[in-house]
Amino acid sequence: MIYPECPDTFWSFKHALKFIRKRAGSPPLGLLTVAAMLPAEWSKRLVDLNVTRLRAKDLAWADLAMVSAMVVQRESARQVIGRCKAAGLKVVAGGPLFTIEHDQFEEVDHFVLNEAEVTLAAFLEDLKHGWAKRLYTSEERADLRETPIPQWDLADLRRYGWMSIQFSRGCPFNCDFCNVTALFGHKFRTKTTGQILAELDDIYDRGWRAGVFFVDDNFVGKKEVLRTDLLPALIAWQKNHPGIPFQTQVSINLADDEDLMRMMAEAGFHMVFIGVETPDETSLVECNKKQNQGRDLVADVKRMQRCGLQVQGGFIVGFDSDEPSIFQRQIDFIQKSGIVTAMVGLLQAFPGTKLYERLKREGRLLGRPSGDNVDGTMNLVPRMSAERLREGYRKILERIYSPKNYYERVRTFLREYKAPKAQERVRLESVLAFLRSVLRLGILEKGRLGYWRLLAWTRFRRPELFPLAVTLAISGYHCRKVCRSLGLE
Ligand code: B12
Repeated sequence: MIYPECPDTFWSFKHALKFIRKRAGSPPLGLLTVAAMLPAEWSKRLVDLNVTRLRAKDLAWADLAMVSAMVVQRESARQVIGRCKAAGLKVVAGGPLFTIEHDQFEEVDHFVLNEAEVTLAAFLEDLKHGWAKRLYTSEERADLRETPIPQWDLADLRRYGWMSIQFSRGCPFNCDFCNVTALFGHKFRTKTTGQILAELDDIYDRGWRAGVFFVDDNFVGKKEVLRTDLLPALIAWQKNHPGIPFQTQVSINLADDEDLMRMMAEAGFHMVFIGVETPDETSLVECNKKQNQGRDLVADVKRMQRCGLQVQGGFIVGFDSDEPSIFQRQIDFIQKSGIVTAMVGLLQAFPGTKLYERLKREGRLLGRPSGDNVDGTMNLVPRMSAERLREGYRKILERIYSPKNYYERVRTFLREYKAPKAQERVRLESVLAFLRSVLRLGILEKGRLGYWRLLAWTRFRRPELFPLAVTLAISGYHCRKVCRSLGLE
């Protein structure tokens, strides 16, 4: 089971993970889930190229290679497939990259696309009889109550920064650029609370004592299930399992529900990622982001922070309605909201989305997306001139990640933030990460004064948030490094 290499992007966290001597964010949950669905008598090995190499002896050992990838891993996936074929292996491919562009991979023997819970059994049955087809696909949505516990024993957990688990798939909203709903639909499906507790227990019993990311498309897609079932169970679980903070992805309407926010914080959630996209109302209408329209988005973010939920935000520029003033407006919004981790991307159109179809009709598509909307590339002809857009985009990144603005934003956030209930224990590893940050950010880097100011401010004003301030300082360093490597700073 092979997971190709992810490039060095904002979301790779590569430069930040080095501080805690980890190689990658999390193990590939898709492959580990598929592994648990394979016949018990099969011998399996996971080769995640983000933490290890693919050795000739791995290829010699195997009969079959199963590859999973996102679009952003396209090039590495191609190389992996080439090597497997050269070693005489049959290659089976699945996951988001192949689900949307399998026609680009001629060497693959079998595609098992969409959700493996639906498509894998037929492939395995045919394989057993020696008549497996090239393509297995289905529009049917999986019932997650049938999803097995991922086979974590295949991964060397010590090499990762956090663990991933998934409670639900599907999102009720209909944003026109969204690849998630194109892949997993709007129907909100969940595992049972029993399944989630079993997964958490399994991770905990393997000695895991750090963060867990609920990788749901929209964790609050059905609030009642959370309120009456999952969150009370997680609150109880946290009491006996300290040191496991949770994070997840939600829509902004969570800010309307103070009780639910408090319950989430109580259950150990300390961070949520939200697609904020843009402060421009016309652009929100253009992309059909209904849930963000007609709101005071800064006030929403602050309400969440005050409940103990740090907000990470996704932002987009390049909508047709964007005026040249959008760049400064995005900068002002991000600084004011205290969204420290702000992932600003240029609009990209993924096959299968409404945006892609519209641009195709208008003759404005320029090939396939790179899959990483924060690498400065676009696969569409924007309304604003491409040069102006790229220049404006560069300006946003330059400003929000300049040490001065970044450290100031961290302070804006810490002023508001209620210290979370569940926190990772301070270990030797954290102390060493702090010392490394002193060297890199406090002595060697240009913006070192901002680093010391932040630490001093936090020490006196919010001492309980000191470890978080250090973590955020390290994240900022990662973002600056990525900007620099893309030539965007
Ligand atoms: C967690 C997550 C991440 C994590 C970690 C990912 C990791 N380690 O692999 C982080 C935060 C690092 C991340 C980063 C990014 N991500 Co991401 N991420 C997700 C998320 C939310 C969940 C993935 C997951 O674990 N799902 C749970 C598992 C069980 O599902 P699954 O992997 O899809 O697997 C199922 C099927 O696909 C299939 N399957 C999968 N693999 C295989 C293999 C075989 C052989 C078979 C038979 C079946 C099969 O069976 C599984 C069970 O049904 C998804 C959204 C989503 N709902 O999937 C986006 C998603 C995968 N990410 C996406 C993107 C774009 C990115 C970024 C490029 C964003 C950015 N702009 O920087 C970065 C890239 C990072 C990098 N370093 O380059 C896109 C990918 C789109 C695409 N078509 O490729 C998604 C779909 C979200 C979106 N906006 O559309 N991501």
